[in-house]
Amino acid sequence: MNTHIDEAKRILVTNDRGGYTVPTDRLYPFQWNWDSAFVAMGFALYDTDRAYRELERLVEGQWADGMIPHIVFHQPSDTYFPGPSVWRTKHTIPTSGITQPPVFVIALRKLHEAAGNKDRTLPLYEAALKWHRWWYSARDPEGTGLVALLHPWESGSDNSPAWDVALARVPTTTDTPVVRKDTGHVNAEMRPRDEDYRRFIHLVDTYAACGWDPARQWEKAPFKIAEIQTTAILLKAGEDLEYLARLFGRTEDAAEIATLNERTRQAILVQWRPALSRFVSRDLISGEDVEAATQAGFIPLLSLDLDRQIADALVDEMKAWSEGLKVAFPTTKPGIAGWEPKRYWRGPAWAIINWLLIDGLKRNGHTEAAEELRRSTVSAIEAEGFAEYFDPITGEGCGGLGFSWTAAAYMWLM
Ligand code: 9YW
Repeated sequence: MNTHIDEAKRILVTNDRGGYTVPTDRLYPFQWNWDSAFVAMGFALYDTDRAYRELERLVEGQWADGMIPHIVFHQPSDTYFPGPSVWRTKHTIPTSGITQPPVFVIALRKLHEAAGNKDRTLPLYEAALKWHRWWYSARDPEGTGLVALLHPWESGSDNSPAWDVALARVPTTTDTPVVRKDTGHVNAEMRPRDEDYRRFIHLVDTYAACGWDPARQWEKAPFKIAEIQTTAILLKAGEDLEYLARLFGRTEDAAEIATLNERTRQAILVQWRPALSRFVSRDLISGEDVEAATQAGFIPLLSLDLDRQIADALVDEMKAWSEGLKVAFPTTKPGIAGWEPKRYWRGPAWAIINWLLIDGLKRNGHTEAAEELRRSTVSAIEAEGFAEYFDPITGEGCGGLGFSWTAAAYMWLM
């Protein structure tokens, strides 16, 4: 019997708030979008009913235009900033006004394969399709195939060095008092800086002033990145959505999704940079590549069947970054300016990022590298517990503890 699996299940019970799971107590007291998708995949392994509930509760937050917000504030809590009064959105259940990577349908397909409950899958499929269309209309209005983020929080990698250049252009002025709560729960040295938060809130104020209308936001956005990690996840979501569409005999949907998938596949390939051995995002305001060395450049492994030459170059580069680390895979290349092994998305290893990379490595035939990364993730968790993330040098578990998606990742990777 694996006691860690029992512990992982206990964490999901502790973090249950009535059919949805908070990422961790106090630090994140609401339902987060991609966290719930990972958690649903964990539940799908042993309790498909609860997995469906997780996704169904997330969809309660879906907007009329199709967006599924990054946070659904089902119940009030004063342990998190920014709460509903800062977001000022109009949805009946309060939500944030931005989104997060679309892992949702990836989870739904796995859940459907485990449970085969068409009655429950179908409404969630419809919700996923609406959200998929929203991504392409709201975040790729010019039809390039790459989707853009208007806020670093949408990437799920809040303070990644990938945003440094673009975020420096965003003013630090805000109409909203920035009253951080996170640093009351977790060591400030592990968290984004105050200046980052002022810019994050400046963006929230800007979009709230647009009435959260996608076209007005697109026009006014001072931060607009056609982002490679999110786009690669969207393509995997598109593949899984197309699979479900065919399964349910939705041939028109399937054809529409297949066209979007192909456009995105080609657009991602254009972002390959052989000199860097990575894919890159594009800053749509400056028109320049985002060259910062972060994990995002490897995520296309997840959704493309890459030429051997490209896949091998990615894997060699990943090995070079991981050389001598206690825990792989670092979210920023070790040693470069901006690398901070304990500070959130500026270096640490995250179990869910590893999960995506492991799936991508397997897809591209690099089973040994996948197995090495799997072992690294599992042993980090077994040594330190279900921490939010891990210092890749020391292996120390950092950030919030008893973390839901780390628990789900552990079960999935065992
Ligand atoms: C925030 C909950 C979320 C994750 C994000 C991560 C962090 C902080 O925590 O966001 O205030 O939204 O960056 O990916 O979904 O675990």
